[in-house]
Amino acid sequence: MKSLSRRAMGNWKQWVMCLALAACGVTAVSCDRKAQPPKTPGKGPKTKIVMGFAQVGSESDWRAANTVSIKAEAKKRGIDLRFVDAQQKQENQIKALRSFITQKVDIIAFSPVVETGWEPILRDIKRAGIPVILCDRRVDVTDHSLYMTYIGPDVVEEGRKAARWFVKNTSGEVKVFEMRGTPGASCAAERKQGFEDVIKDHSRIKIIHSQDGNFERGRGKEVMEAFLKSPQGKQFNALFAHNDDMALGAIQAMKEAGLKPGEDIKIVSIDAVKAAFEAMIAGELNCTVECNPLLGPQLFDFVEALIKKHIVIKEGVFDQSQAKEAIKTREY
Ligand code: GYE
Repeated sequence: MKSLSRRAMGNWKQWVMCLALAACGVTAVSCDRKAQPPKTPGKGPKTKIVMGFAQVGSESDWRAANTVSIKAEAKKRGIDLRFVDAQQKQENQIKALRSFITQKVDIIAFSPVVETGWEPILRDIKRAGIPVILCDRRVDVTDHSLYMTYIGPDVVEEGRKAARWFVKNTSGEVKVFEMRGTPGASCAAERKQGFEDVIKDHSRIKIIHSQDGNFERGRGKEVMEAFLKSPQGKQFNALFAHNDDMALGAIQAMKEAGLKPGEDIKIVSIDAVKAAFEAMIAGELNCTVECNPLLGPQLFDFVEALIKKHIVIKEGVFDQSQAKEAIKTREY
């Protein structure tokens, strides 16, 4: 057992080191030594985390799965989740974020419906000392200290993957109708950027029309119905939809107009929800690029690491009966 003075000296050195790192703006991480969880002033270690989550809405099957993942994981971990569905309106999200400040939640997460207009509320949240996590969509801010991290897909790469399917699986001229997600949403701009990033090297593939479908199936159907009645609606032979829901709405419109989606018109969309697989099995959709909505576990791993200041690693117990088998895969 270390003498008190040696233990005190050890702690004193660690303490000075952490102070020095903090002075340089570097966050210290302690590994394998038990760091004491933060004590809420005047109380014991923080046990029940209170989290505010401002969800975009329920615009798509992807969003519905995303909401289920977040709520289920919060419940599993005993986190007090204050969940608000903003019905795709930024003003509702801002109202919810402000209410989380009033509620003095421990942490806030949200999926920003659009990229801009967040600095004022994020500054107020920062002044309140509440960390913020962005989920599946980004914000356009000059001060990136206004949020801790972004947890979500590589959306530009999803756009590239969609374009690569057309490069690999088509020949001759490809005239693409691009059906975009919510205007101003980071994932719409990024999917467009990724798609154009690839097709710029393949002149035979061109976007001949681009229009917003707001990530919604109903809107996707309406937009496609109108497009099919336009002159360009007679020329296109490919659809790139920023999500499956819009593609499924467009597919319905094509069928009602007597077209064979998946054959006359090659269709690629993004999300990989179940309904997209059903459409592919029916031969009406050619490809869907996965965008995983089930980010609940990773989100709450980060939340617990931040608030409880610990990440518990997975470990097991092994006895003689397992040793011979287990040793084959041991890495240490
Ligand atoms: O692709 C779409 C949802 O932000 C990545 O939003 C998400 C997108 C997803 O409505 O289905």
